[in-house]
Amino acid sequence: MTTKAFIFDLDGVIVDTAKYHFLAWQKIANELHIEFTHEHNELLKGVSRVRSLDIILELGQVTASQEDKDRWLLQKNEDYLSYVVDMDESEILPGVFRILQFLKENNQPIALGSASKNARPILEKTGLLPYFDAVVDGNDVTNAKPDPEVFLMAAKLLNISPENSIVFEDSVAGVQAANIGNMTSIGIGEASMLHEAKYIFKDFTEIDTAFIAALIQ
Ligand code: B16
Ligand code: MG
Repeated sequence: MTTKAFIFDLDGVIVDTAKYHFLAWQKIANELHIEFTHEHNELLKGVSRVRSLDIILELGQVTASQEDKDRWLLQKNEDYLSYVVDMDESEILPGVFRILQFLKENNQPIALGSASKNARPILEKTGLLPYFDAVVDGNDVTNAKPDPEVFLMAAKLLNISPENSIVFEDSVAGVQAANIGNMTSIGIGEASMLHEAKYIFKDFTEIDTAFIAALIQ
């Protein structure tokens, strides 16, 4: 058995916070009379908060001052935090816990690689923080996915080479980041969206431990 680095994205992989991001952005979009659908929301997955706002403004062809943008960014995050404040372990996505436990039992190092600046409190609230040997989030990196910085930093903290690192991602930008970083990408979600991933599963209930065992053989 070898040692591999298992790097998990947060939003959309471990917990379904994408729905909370959507609600908070939708509120801003509504105020600005910008149409913002679930399809539009796909464009924001794995993307930083600042870039997400720019994408929404581009959708509505709205130009705004930095002051306005800062106000909306603050408003969006406060709104988002009001949704996540009550999160607990019941919001861990199906099948995730079983895989984390299997990795722990097999002494495989685990890291978080998320664009979110709210990642740590969410891991704490869901009781998952003790499973992670390293946490790299939006506070630690300067380059957003598809730049591989977040995953490369996570692998480095785990002392494992990129080639021996495996990334679970639900966003196109995140899958691309893993591929650019020479890591094994596992897409979690729709195959039509995530076709660049080496392996694709609809969710973690589709991943059996034999598949993970084969990765660490
Ligand atoms: P925050 P991930 C990403 O997290 C989300 O997918 C993305 O929708 C969000 O805009 C971004 O985090 C920033 O989040 O506003 O909390 O800093 O998927 O990389 O775990
Ligand atoms: Mg994600």
